[in-house]
Amino acid sequence: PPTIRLEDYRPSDHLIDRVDLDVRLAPHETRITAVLALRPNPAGEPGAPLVLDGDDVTLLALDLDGQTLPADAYLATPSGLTLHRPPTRPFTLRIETQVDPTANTKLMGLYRSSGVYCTQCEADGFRRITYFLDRPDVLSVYTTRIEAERAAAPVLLGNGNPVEAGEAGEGRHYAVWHDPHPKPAYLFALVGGRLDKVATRFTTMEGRDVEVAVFVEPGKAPRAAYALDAVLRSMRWDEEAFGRAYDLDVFNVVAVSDFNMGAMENKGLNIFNDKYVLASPETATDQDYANIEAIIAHEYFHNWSGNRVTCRDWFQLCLKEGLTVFRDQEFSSDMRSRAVHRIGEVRTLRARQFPEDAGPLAHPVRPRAYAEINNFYTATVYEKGAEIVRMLRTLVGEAPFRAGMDRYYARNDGRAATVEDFLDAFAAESGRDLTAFAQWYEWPGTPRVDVEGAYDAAARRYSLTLRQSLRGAAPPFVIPVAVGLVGPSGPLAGARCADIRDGVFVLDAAVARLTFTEVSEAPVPSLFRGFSAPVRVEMALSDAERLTLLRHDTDAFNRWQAAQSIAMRLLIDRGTARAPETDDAGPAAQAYAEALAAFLDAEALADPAFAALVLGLPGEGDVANEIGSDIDPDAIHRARQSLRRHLGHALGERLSRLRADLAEAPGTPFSPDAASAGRRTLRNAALDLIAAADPARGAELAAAQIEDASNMTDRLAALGILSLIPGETRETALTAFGERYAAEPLVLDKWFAIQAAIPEDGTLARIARLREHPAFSMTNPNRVRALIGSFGLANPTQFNRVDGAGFGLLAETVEMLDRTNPQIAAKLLTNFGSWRMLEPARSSKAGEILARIKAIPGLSRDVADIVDRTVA
Ligand code: DPP
Ligand code: ZN
Repeated sequence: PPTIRLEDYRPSDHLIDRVDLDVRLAPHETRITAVLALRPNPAGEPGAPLVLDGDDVTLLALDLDGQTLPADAYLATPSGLTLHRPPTRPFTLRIETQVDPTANTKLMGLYRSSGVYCTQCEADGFRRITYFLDRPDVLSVYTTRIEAERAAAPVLLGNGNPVEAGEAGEGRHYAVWHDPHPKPAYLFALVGGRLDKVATRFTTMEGRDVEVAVFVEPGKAPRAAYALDAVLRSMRWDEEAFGRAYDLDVFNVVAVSDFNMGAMENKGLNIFNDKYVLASPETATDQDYANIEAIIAHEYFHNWSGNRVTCRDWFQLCLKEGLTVFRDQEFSSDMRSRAVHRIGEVRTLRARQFPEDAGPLAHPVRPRAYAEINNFYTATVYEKGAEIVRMLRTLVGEAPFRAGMDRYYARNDGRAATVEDFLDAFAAESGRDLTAFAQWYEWPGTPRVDVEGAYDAAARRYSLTLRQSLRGAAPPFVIPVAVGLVGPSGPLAGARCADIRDGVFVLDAAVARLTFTEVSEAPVPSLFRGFSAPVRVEMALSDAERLTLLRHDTDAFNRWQAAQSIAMRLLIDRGTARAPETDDAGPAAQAYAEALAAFLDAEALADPAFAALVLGLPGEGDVANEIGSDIDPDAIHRARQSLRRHLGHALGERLSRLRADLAEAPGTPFSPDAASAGRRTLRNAALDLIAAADPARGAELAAAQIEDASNMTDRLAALGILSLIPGETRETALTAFGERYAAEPLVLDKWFAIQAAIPEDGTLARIARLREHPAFSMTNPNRVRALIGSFGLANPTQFNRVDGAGFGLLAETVEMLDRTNPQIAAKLLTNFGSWRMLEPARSSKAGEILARIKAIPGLSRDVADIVDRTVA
């Protein structure tokens, strides 16, 4: 596929100031009339042809300033419309096109989801509706008239504010929406369908009265209450935290069941994957509630970071996505436990972004080239992009950061901006030169920081030497290192270091040495507190030193990290391809278990959510990423099982006591708040270890919990635990669960996912059966992600089977799906991203299968791009 490069960016030769759309919805023959007010762009090339983008559209009629154009004046194909000699003054183009929303299985452009008409235009779906300058630096004011059969689509929604509605004859009706804020085409949206509505009002800090509504499938309104409340909390938070108020009279959220992404921030009309809207205690887990809160907030926050200030081009995607992830993370941290949330963010970053950055799909946070932009909605752009914003705040300080954000919005409101515009605002407010910091946007790969410490007791001096390194020839990064010293019985209060300000040392050279004075006893350094930079830290601390951090560090993140590091070392020692297979715990594992026991006794009930994190072992994928080469997923699996068993035995009755202490009094109404959720998490973590040590007892307890649970969190956690224990009890419970929730697709997704992740040889056959389940559908992205995506993501032993059958299942699905929904097919294919890390037998199987995919004729650009980069 052709490559698009950042260095080739040129402003558009034409601008479109106003767009008047008339959309007549019909299942197969939807007609769109677009009236575009065009003019030459003073910054473009004078007299250039007008080249409008198109994708699978049929041109019905075209005129310019009311005149039909002669056939030799233009060229129209399904993929574009060119006017060879457009006027060099402002002019109006009237374009009539026709599209088939029912046949649109790509779910880009205008399509139908369970009968509801909806749109998805980011990144380039608007060109599947009409011919347009479909690029984010062309901003227009839109007025949209939507017409449909009233019975089929009583609800008609557009961007902006509703201005008019009425009858259109023959059972049809219409609504007109006007959006006063200029926007790029990727933020366009419309919806038409039978939907129920829940609504409330919000008064902004500027005194604007806003109607806030959530639209869902008929009958699902009670499940929209949590999402609606999350919108209100997001609105208030953005006012308080960033001074940003909402800017229209209505804010609508619509949940649809077929959606490629999580959700979309269309101006005034956010369209959501229903998975991130619908929740009830009976159908949603605590994690679902947290995700809904975060994604509702994320899309709402885009109203400023993305919509009011948009991106000049798609290379700047992180400008809106990294920043908005940072903002939603801050929101969730304020709504919940900041420390617990931070640990969750880092776990995701390490599980998703670190491997991406270490593999063939690595790319800078601001890529310099792409073949298919849909493939760059990645963990790197989103999660690492958010870490860059967080580092920026750490570097410039809280108040200059906030002032910098205000400046960024003020300078760029209504504009399409760049990463440089963003950094300039903070440089101006803080007086800091951010040139070297900007490197974070430009280089792929995770920097590594090696640290050595030395204590001079006589001089009461402690020194730390930090060395940074990155693959390739990158110059030194600017790395904020939040650091402190911990002594055997607590923080070393007297210790001083002149290079540390507000707890942060800025590492901006390849090597630096920090000297602490007045250090009264041999300390343990607490490095990168709160994970102050997205780096790999290497320091040879003993387990005893790490346990000092677990006991005494003031930084919760590093307390957790200390326990993780000990567990990781134990898992790596046993999980490398050539490690002897043993169930013998050894003294290190015993010491680790004893420390966890003491920790639980002292703190479990005070902060159960944090305790559950400390108790949790690194995942099999985390261990593989840490080992980095010659991976044998079976060895890692065995090692982790054996350590779980050991912990279960060593913690023994303490786990049962915890379960009893944390149990809700019968009849307590369900609450999704963080504290209640934390108690459930720890209680289920205890059950998991009980089951690891004693599967028969675990199965019995899990089966009972599935029966008795008053909410989906407990029921699903028990089913997950039971799914790892082969036998009749498991099969009976799985069958019963499938029957109980037969009419609940989002719950069945969880059931598909649990079964796809079972680490047993029989799982492939199980998946083959589930593909035939009446609720499974290859055209619904949530179903595909639940069954096939979970297999690739959460079942390392079976996906990486040495016979290649796991790779084969993924490949087969990718090939099939590529014909209907290339975007989802390409995403599935990214599961092969770490194939070169595998031991030779497995990696050669993966290589063969990738070569087979690459050779398939007629691959989509999406899949071709991923496979090319994966094997390159
Ligand atoms: N809808 C996606 C998101 O909000 C892309 N903008 O991240
Ligand atoms: Zn986003």
